[in-house]
Amino acid sequence: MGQFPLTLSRFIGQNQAVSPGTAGEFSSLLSQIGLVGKLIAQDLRHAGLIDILGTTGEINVQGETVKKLDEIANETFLKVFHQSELVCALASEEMEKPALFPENWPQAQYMVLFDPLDGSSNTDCNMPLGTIFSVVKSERKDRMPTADNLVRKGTEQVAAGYLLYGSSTMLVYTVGQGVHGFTLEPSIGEYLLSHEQIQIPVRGKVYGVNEGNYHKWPGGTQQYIDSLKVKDTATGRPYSVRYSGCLVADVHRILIGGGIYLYPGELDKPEGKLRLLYEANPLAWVVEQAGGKASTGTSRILDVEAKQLHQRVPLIIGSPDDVQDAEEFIQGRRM
Ligand code: AFP
Repeated sequence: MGQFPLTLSRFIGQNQAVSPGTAGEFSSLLSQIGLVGKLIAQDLRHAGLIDILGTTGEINVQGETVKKLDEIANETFLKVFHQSELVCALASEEMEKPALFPENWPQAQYMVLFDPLDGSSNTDCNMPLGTIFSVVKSERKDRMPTADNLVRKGTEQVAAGYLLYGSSTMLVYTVGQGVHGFTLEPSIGEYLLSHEQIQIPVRGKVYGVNEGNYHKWPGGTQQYIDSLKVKDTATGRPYSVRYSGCLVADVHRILIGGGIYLYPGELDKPEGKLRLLYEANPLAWVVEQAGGKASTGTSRILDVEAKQLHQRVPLIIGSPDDVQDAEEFIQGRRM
């Protein structure tokens, strides 16, 4: 008899022996993130109808205020985790300052940083969206963390991952023992293990970058992208471009099939566009755990010193050989 795929909670439970004492906590934490994903996915299914269902454009058929979907996604996170006894602080792309829950302290030791709706302009055209999360643990057991205590280096993450709202909804995460992907089976409302121990190919044939910014890039970045277009059958070039405008979807494609995603630094904006704490760090850890690399172009993302909650960082992420090539061009070691 064939076996039914493992559910998220059973999978975490079975791996309890690997991380004794933490599996119960991670199981609750990840199942809450899974719940957030189900609620956001449910809202996104109505995304194209919000204007139609909202009688004035501001009030929907249930008499509720129609808000932008990224605000709705942010509120969903806040509501689910405020009730949680595991989380004492939340920080998000949508909030200037973190939300602190001293009422959950001291039993709640975890803090979650997240981008509630990544690629939100894709809501207008029925394209993929994502949610990115990073979990850190409070440093001290005797004092409720302050806002500054959320600003931590990527190597301090204890769990990280993303939800992808595509043709199906997926939850992909790591707790430092590889990367696993679960697909939501909507008929039973369960995440089922669909991608165990994901391994990124050492090299790919796809690159994802907003090439409209080409003339804003330093020479090394331009030369690297040019090199991907040169015909060279030995290396599989030219590469194909795949860019959706949703970081989660673009990185997920590369995690599964190999290649490279770049949001590089620009001449007038060397820090790039993406945020370190709730975009680059969690995706960097996921990709590293799958055997890939994540770099600023000059250093490992997870080693970047975290100074501010909404700090930006250039991101070059994907198959190890592709990221290494990009680093060599950016650092001027290759032309
Ligand atoms: P939002 O999360 O604000 O929608 O931004 C999307 C994003 O951060 C990331 O998902 C994309 O990869 C990137 O921006 C796209 O940016 P460009 O439009 O500049 O290419």
